[in-house]
Amino acid sequence: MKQIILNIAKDMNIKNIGFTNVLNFGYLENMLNERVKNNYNNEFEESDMKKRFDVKSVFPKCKSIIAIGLPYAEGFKSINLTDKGLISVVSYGEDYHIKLKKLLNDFALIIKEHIDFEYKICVDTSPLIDREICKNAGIGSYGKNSLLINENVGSFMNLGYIMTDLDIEIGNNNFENIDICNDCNICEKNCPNKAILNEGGINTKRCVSYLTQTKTYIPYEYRKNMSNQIYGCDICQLVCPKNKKILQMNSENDYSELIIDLNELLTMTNTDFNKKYGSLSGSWRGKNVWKRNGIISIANLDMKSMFYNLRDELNNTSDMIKIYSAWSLMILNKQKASELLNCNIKYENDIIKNEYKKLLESEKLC
Ligand code: B12
Ligand code: SF4
Ligand code: SF4
Repeated sequence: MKQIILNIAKDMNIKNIGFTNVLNFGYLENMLNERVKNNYNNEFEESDMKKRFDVKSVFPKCKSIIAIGLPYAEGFKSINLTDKGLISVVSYGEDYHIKLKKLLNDFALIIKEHIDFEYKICVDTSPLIDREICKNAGIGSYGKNSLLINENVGSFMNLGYIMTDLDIEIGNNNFENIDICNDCNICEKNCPNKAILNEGGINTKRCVSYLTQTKTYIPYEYRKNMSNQIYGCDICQLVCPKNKKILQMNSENDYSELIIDLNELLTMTNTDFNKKYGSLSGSWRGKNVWKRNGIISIANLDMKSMFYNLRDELNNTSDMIKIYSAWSLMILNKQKASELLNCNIKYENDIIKNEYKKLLESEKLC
């Protein structure tokens, strides 16, 4: 059975494939509880641990899982910009959720021509821990940056899997965490917000990728490190020696799609946004979160010419846009911005009033 599946994968040019029948991750309980205790977890993770651990809570008939890693970022080079925003390379091209699900679905349908079985496909959005499933299937090992790294293609891989009701002969299950980093700590040294923890894992609340996606309040001291990122962060992967090969590959991809015009982002309607960026995986949080990140980027890039554009945003109907515009204005020109905030404060609701007060009284804004 396994050989039939492997042969089909070969025909479909699926290279990073593995199998696991480990269907419960109760053994991770202490580690996960420790993360919660330390506040290293975040609102994008399932909070019900039982759902996280038990594959059968997602697909009750599950007996084995076929996992794959789909590489991306071939030939990508770092892009340094002085007046534009940037989205992460994981968001390049067709949304990976759609691309990978389609690939897995085609794969399952071809397998079904040979073997009768039931299945369920998951890519990213299930409560399960994708990396643990794929690690157990032998797709890769954890790096210090907490990404799953494959010895051949590195960590620029999206992960997906087919849960099946098949008794596939698995062989060796890859339980042990293999240390593939040895004494390297390049990612830890380069992480802009010091999110990578020496003891393993990351403090997700500090991770720039998280900060670009959350709608919770971002502390002043984290904003500078968000640089001009509009969605995601690639730094710990770009600096990783395990990714040299994929980044040096020849590729026809036009990565200029990842560059974002900040002026345009400020003035876009939701309809414009959905038309231009809606098909990208990174657009899932919607226009206002991107716009907030654009406003932070304008301050970080010191784009003084955008001062008056941001001033207009103090009249935005969204509290979020107002409070980040006020911060950005204070960074660009403290004196002029203070005058504006002092003038506007009496017309604002309590949330904005408190934020303006804090900004006007704070010695340190980043
Ligand atoms: C929530 C989430 C995030 C959060 C939190 C990430 C995190 N590290 O916890 C944020 C928004 C920060 C994020 C960012 C990114 N994400 Co994300 N994310 C997820 C999601 C939905 C859940 C992750 C999760 O459960 N985290 C909780 C921890 C416990 O699980 P884990 O991160 O898998 O951690 C494993 C190991 O790192 C290790 N570990 C973690 N902490 C500790 C602590 C100790 C002490 C030890 C020993 C080990 C250890 O054990 C864990 C599993 O057992 C998954 C999809 C899914 N359903 O699994 C995608 C996923 C992890 N993300 C993915 C990607 C691509 C990214 C980004 C690269 C996107 C970007 N360019 O910005 C960054 C990478 C940031 C990073 N360094 O991890 C891929 C990872 C692919 C890969 N090769 O590893 C996934 C699997 C989506 C997918 N199916 O392709 N993400
Ligand atoms: S994605 Fe960026 S902020 Fe997050 S751990 Fe990696 S380098 Fe640090
Ligand atoms: S940069 Fe070094 S320490 Fe970090 S994941 Fe890559 S090999 Fe491991």
